[in-house]
Amino acid sequence: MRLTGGIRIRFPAVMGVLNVTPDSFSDGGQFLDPEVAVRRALEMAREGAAIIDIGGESTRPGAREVDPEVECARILPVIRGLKGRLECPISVDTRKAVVAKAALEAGAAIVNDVSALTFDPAMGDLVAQHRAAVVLMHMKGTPATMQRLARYGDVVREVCAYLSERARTAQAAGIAKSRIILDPGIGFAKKTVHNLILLAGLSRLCRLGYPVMVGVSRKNFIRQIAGARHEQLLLGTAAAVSVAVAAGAAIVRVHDPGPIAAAVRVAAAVRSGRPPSAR
Ligand code: HH2
Repeated sequence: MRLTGGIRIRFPAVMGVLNVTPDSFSDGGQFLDPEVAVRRALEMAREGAAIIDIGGESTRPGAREVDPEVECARILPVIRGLKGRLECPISVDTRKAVVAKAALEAGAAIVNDVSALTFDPAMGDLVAQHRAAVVLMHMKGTPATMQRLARYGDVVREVCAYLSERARTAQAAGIAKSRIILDPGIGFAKKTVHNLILLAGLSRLCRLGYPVMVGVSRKNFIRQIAGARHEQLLLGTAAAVSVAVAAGAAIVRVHDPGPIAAAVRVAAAVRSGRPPSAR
């Protein structure tokens, strides 16, 4: 994928998660100090992350909305602190156009919008004007209400239909098709069974013709199946990521880029039938 400024991302790519929040479900409070956050971003890039996703608002189930000023105050010092030091692109995890605008002006190249441009009516135009890339994620309701809405007939069909419609709307707002990424929203208005069916049926989403991103890292369904200890979460995440890459996922969003990048390389080599050096 080509981003503005001639930046290229080769798929499958690892996106490293950097939550600059007090309350994110797995790394909340760890990176509130901008210096610590900058160091972690640089470390993730060294470990193999091809994108760093910076967020200032938790979207865990039940999370409350954060004021845009607070979100900006959390993420902007980190994005500015990375200027000239981070070679890979920055993505900003936000639903709010004012936050996305400030992040893009500070150097971000991708907007990761878990509301798929439905939360803030100004978001589509903003992304189009900045020629940024955008992640459109499936969810029902908001993080505060979503788990009550986890009811589906054919969950893969519903997610594909929703994301196709959101991609059409994004293109109608002027966002180039080549800069749109789709994400099934693992854990967002989904029970464990829905997450598993979506991962098993991920190739259907990949066939829509857009790069697909998947966020499974340390999520509750991994915890339920693999266990809550660090190595159980890590290996459970690696297993789910490998299945996603084998099904055609282009980007995996994870908290542990180093070990997960190794799993991604193996899964990609198996998928293509060729060792990485020959690809
Ligand atoms: N998951 C989380 C946050 N943002 N964005 C996309 N596109 N896809 C995801 O699956 C996704 C996401 C939740 O994980 P995390 O960032 O670790 O937690 P929190 O939202 O509590 O900060």
